[in-house]
Amino acid sequence: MADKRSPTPPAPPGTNKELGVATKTKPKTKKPSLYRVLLLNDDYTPMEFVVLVLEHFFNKSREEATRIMLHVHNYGVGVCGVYPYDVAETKVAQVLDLARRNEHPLQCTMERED
Ligand code: TYC
Repeated sequence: MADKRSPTPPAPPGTNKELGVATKTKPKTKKPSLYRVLLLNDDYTPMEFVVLVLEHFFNKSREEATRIMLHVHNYGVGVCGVYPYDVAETKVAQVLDLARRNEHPLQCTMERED
């Protein structure tokens, strides 16, 4: 059966649907910066506590956690993982909170990747 509805009426005089339409030339999204979460060495935090932190908050295996902990112990600083800003910030806060609650001086910080 043919459609009996009226066709679309013409636009009123003085209007032009093509005018005023901005053309986007920039891509809509930018790559988010990534941040390295770093552990710092100290003389008092037990090695086992650092390994547990790396397993629990950074999803490392016991072997990888032990390797990172020993790297920090020997060189002073080491990377736990690389994350978007909000995730990195949350992990730093979680590590510092757990360390404080257990009265360990463990320090954790973050820095932007270039
Ligand atoms: N240096 C500590 C010790 O000998 C172990 C340790 C490793 C502490 C890594 C902090 O981020 C750290 N008990």
